[in-house]
Amino acid sequence: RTIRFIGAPFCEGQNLDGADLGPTALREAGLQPLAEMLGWSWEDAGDLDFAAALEEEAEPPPKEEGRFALTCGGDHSIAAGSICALVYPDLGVIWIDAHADANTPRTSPSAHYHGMPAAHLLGWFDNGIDGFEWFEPGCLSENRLAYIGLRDIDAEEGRMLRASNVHVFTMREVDKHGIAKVMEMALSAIDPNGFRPLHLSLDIDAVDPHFAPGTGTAARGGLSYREIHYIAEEMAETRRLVGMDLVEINPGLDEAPQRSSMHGDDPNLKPCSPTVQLGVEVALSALGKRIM
Ligand code: DIR
Ligand code: MN
Ligand code: MN
Ligand code: MN
Repeated sequence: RTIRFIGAPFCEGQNLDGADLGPTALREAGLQPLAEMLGWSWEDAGDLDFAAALEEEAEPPPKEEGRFALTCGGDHSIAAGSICALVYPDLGVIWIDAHADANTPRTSPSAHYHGMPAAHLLGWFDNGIDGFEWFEPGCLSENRLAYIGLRDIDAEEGRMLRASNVHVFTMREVDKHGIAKVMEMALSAIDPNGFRPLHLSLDIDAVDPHFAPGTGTAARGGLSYREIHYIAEEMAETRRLVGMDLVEINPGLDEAPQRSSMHGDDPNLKPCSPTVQLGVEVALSALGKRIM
């Protein structure tokens, strides 16, 4: 199978610089050779040119099909494009995040678009917005979206989520049931018969800041190192994963490289900061890497 790596160095959906360095950092850390070791063939689509896109007539993101589309941000804004671009009409989405990203321009306290892409995909915006002429509001239906890891939800977006058919598993559900049960519940909620193509939208701030310090809106009390890996491993295990977003890694905010002994002997993994390394490791788990 082929991975199509799409660099999406967009950081204008929030107010910090540095998330745009994500795609390059992941390439330099050696994601390509590491994925190839797992048997994948690799196609690098390069980086999307957002500056040029702003100058021109809004163009739809190219439709992705038949390959595993790995879109690396950048901030989470890009999930509106990456998910809209997946051609599967019955796509199920697992959204891993500290935040729900379900604000609308009307409810958002920050006016940051990276806190809105889920609401946009669900068709919750009152109006279309300029530059999104290609966008298909509602291309994701509520019952095909499940969140895991939430712990920082704005009041109004919380009300909208409760009134919706979206499946929400906050950190409290992870505490209560354990990650294995939560994954089982989330997958059967969005895909009761186990036949839908699946997409993993992974905001690295879902992971506890202890393991993922390099991100713009860190929130305490997050997923552990193994819990995020378990999620990725289970997604791979379904054999129906067709795409993944890996977003909000901000190398500019990250700590100094510190190589753990677990992967310290793999020459393909180049020295990199801890949140970049975590991103590489979790992507590999989603691509089928196993401990044994
Ligand atoms: C907040 C923060 N709910 C907002 N969202 C973040 O700006 O709408 N998403 N940080 O990742
Ligand atoms: Mn920027
Ligand atoms: Mn997010
Ligand atoms: Mn987030």
